[in-house]
Amino acid sequence: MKLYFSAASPYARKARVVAIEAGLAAKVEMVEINPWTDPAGYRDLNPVGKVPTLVSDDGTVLFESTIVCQYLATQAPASGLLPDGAARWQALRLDAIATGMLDASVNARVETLFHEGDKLSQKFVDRQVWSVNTALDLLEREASALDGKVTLGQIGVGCALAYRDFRFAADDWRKGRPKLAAWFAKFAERPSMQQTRPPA
Ligand SMILES: N[C@@H](CCC(=O)N[C@@H](CS)C(=O)NCC(=O)O)C(=O)O
Repeated sequence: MKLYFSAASPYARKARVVAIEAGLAAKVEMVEINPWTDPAGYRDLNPVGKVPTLVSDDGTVLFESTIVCQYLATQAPASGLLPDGAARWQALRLDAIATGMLDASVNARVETLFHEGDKLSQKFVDRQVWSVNTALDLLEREASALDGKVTLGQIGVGCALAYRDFRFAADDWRKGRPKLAAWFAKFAERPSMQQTRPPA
């Protein structure tokens, strides 16, 4: 398998962490790219030019981090990363909260970086910040769901929180959210998280 990623992408980080946690690291060739430079031919694989993209051993090309992560997890069922039954929906629910938070974080950053002149939509940015905060508050309320065996849900949440630290450190998401902060402090120590830290 081949996984196209960029070192700073939190979406690609999810897939990289899953590959490591699933015990598949040796089977996944990591290909680092910068999607913003539009490498030649990359859009033949992924029409929207984003990372991550996974090319499976049978040549199937998958994108959207949630789908890539689920594919990797199903290659290593014994890992328990995508459990069966009710636990699966709990894992996917956590991942959905994390993905919503990540999307809102990235939207706010992209609007701030790419706006032209005075055209920054503060209203749009404020709406993203609101989404991030409500997602963080929900995770704090449901922090007990993060305990137990690692699933795609915890990985999604861990990568989304790490992205807040990476790009929005001044916002201090930990304030008023002690349970989430305590959970993340431990999760961030996992070798899979340490090995995929974004560049300084
Ligand atoms: N919904 C996508 C989002 C992926 C995404 O936005 N990746 C960013 C890097 S963090 C990217 O490749 N951006 C390049 C672009 O938008 O052209 C996923 O979950 O995979």
